[in-house]
Amino acid sequence: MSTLESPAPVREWITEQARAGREPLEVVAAMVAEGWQQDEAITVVQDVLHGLLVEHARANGLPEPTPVPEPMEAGGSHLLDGGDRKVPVLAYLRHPRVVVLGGLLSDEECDEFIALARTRLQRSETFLLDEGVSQVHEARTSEGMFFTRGENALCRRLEARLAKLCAWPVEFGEGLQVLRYGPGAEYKPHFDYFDPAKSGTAGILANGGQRVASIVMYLNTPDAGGETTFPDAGFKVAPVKGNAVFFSYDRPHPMTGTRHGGAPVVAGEKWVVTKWLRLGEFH
Ligand SMILES: O=C(O)CCC(=O)C(=O)O
Repeated sequence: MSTLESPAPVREWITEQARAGREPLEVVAAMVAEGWQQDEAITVVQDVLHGLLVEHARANGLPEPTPVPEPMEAGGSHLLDGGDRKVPVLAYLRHPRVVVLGGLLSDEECDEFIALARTRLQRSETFLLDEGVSQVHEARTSEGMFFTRGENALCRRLEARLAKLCAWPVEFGEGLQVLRYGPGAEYKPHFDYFDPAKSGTAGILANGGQRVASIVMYLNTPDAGGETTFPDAGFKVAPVKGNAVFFSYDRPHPMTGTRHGGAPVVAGEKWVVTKWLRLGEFH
């Protein structure tokens, strides 16, 4: 066999292919044609490409990429395994990394979340990283509440389903948050990661590290408005009861394209339950 036999030349060869603009899957196919097992070829290509991205980030003063939850395998099934429930993929984008999911929650689960949260709602706050405090802010006009992780059977069931779907440990997730938006309420576009340049960020990261993914799950279908918007991608997700939008961000930087918001509710109300996943164990 050729140059692909020993690791160092293989890695150099993959690097050359990447620099020449060859698609990763083409590189894998070429390796398979040389006798590599598909899974081993993918592992090596992934590893080399990750190394190149880290080098590039360092050279350009950008944060380095981290692993992220990945509900969909490249070329895999469009019916994802949520353990107790199969979850269909309705749409996905590569950049930003967004996956729209159908029927992640049953109608009964949605109604139960609303019933459990309703009496505990308070005006939502926004964490001001410069000041290190959480405050009511005009950019966020919803009401909300947090469950602690594993607080009740419903939370435990959904947390286990999300952990299975995303192949990300339950312990790396924050408690579920329920939000209610009345008519006209919105959440203006923002990023969910904590900006490393802000003074309050280090304290937040001490518990669980950075956020790396968000899952916004719709508990009802508003009469009009209330889409989850990704303005930099010109992409909007319709809030439909039981459906969800997953998005991941491999570094705390706008280059992830994950600026998103909740558009104003035009008629009716909008309820969501949101899960944020961290890079490490969250207490
Ligand atoms: O309500 C939505 O559609 C988006 C919610 C959101 O942006 C968030 O909770 O970070």
